[in-house]
Amino acid sequence: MKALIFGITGQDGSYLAELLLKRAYKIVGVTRRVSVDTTKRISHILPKIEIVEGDITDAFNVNKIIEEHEPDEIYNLAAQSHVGTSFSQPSLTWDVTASGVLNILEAIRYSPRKDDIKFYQASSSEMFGKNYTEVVEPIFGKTCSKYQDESTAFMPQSPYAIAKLSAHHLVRNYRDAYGIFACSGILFNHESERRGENFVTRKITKWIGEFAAWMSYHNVSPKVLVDIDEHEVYIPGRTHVDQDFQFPKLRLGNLDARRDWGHAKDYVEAMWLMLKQDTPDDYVVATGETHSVRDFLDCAFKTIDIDNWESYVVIDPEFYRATEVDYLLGLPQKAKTLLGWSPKISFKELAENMVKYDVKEAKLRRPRLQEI
Ligand code: NAP
Ligand code: F7E
Repeated sequence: MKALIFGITGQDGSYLAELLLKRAYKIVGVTRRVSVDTTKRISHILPKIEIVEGDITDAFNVNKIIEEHEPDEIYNLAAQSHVGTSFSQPSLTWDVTASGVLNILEAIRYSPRKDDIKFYQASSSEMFGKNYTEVVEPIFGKTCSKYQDESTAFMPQSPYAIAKLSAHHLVRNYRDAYGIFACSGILFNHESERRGENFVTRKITKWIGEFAAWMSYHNVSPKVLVDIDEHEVYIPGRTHVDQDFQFPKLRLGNLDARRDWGHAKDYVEAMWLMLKQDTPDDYVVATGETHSVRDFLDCAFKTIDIDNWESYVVIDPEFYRATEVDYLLGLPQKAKTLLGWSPKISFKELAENMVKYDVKEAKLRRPRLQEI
């Protein structure tokens, strides 16, 4: 089997490539020409995959890649995937996240191999936006009465979500109109040690990593630190203030938003399973649990034995969104029943693993003073 992956350098692309290699696939990954190397997440598997240069917004290029490489499966994970950025760069977001998908679908539609190609599109829980389904009695043994599943109506709240929803409808339409085997996975938030550093979970765990390494470098515990002002903490008794004795606090936006957070490693398996079915369909992929950003902070800071994370966090309106998605909780009942899929990594494990990884990495970069 040969798989073509758009977005192979991203978080999901790297995990998917690992999964497909284990299943003996040949992999062709599309990377953009950029001035710096973006293959860090796949450097360990680079010798085993073929890399081609391309950009999903270039229809001719997309068409040529699909024609030349004759894939059995195409996974489209490429996107401008940051919701906040989509408010400042809506046009770019549209070109990549919506039009780019049309370019792939058109290439498949006119390919002589149309009926031999299976296509996966990365749809998103952001498409639900403000909407959820509400029931009086909690269902599926969960305590939730508000959730999103395949029958919940979409109400997107950002240029990103609107672009994803257009792509989602294009996939459905090309499936119905031209018989293309095309599936959309409506994936809820999934994170990992490879998550982009400006998404909230990784931003938190990266900060904790640097903070833990800083404390360890100076051989101090949180108990001795004092607030100098709302922006920084300080090691008292040290006079060279400009010499690394103060540490900037973590600046975040809305802490009350709730998300259904899983681990990316579990989620790429659902993508693969969708293309293994006899008929194409769309599936919600989620854990069935919702947690606030505050819950994530609780869990992540506890990993380094800090209970009062509030002392280290500053609310910065810069990180508020023009329109916010307040509540996401996905019910993956269809994926469980038809794909036999369920998540294995819990919310607590996810947060702890991410913190442990970032602490370890930061300490390697900044060993203790006495060890230098
Ligand atoms: P990510 O880490 O941001 O990766 C995005 C990938 O898209 C990168 O490889 C990026 O390449 C590539 N890309 C961006 N613009 C491109 C262009 N014009 N042409 C070709 N490639 C381009 O995203 P992710 O978290 O792995 O998510 C994968 C997909 O799932 C995305 O479509 C995202 O919107 C969607 N999704 C993600 C989540 C989640 O929670 N992670 C949930 C639902 C849906 P560079 O490395 O060169 O930037
Ligand atoms: O924000 C709040 C923010 O940027 C989560 C993408 O993968 O998942 C992701 O989109 C929440 C939001 O992810 C900060 O306002 C507070 O309510 O980590 P995020 P997202 O917007 O949910 C979906 C499913 C995708 O499809 C997307 O591609 O956290 N928040 N303070 C913050 N968010 C960020 N980024 N930075 C903050 O400082």
